Amino acid sequence: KRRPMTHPSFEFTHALCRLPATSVTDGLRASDHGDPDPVAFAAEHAAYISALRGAGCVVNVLPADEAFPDSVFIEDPALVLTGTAIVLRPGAASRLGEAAALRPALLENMNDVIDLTTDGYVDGGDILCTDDRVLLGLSARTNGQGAEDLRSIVESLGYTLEVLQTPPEILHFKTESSLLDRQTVLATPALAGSGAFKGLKVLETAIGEEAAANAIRVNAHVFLSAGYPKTAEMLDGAGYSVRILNTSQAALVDGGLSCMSLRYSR
Ligand code: CIR
Repeated sequence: KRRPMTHPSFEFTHALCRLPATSVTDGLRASDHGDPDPVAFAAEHAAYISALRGAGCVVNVLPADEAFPDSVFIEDPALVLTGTAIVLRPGAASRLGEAAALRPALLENMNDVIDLTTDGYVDGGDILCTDDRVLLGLSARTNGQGAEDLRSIVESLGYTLEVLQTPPEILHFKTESSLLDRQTVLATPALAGSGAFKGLKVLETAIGEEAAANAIRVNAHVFLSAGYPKTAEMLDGAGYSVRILNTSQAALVDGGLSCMSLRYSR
């Protein structure tokens, strides 16, 4: 067995992103608040990439893949642990093919590539990693068979897998949670109260600001979506260096900050 990474799980040298397709207007969404505007989405995405670079990541940007409207959400078809990419099986029918489409770029950019071996489903948005634990939320996109398939791979890389439940009505486990540092997560009060984060300290999003929970810690900074001032102030008060990014276009198709990059070290 390999050992888990010795550096904190929020320190990244690299990130892999995919440009939003103009077909993102056909992206999946739980409720319709209008289509994203491809031009505005591209600008929002460019600012996101700049922020990753500003935080110290080398960002490789893949071309848009028009065949897959949701392919800008590159976190869902793969998980990267210790520089090894695990090709996942996204649970939405229109997104399953994103995994095979991403595989060549993973082979090029990662140290190693491992595939799930059964026909279970796992979306990367349901996975929160700490230094030595992989927390996986079962959801409409991630099932028990996917979880068990992932378990053997994750354990072979020196991590433990904990299978939890994503609250009903919530797209992904990480829609409601994110890692802030080695022992702290940011989560909605509902997910915090579910007992998912044993052994970790939990900071809760402010009431009415639940959508702020999909943040990302990247090296020195915590990226937070714009529009959640109380949560931003709370994080600032707790000593985090908060960077605010606009995610209004991504939000129209249920996307947020974590989904738009695969962050890793090599
Ligand atoms: C979907 O429903 O799959 C996309 N429209 C949004 C995916 C967001 N990904 C994530 O939260 N990890």
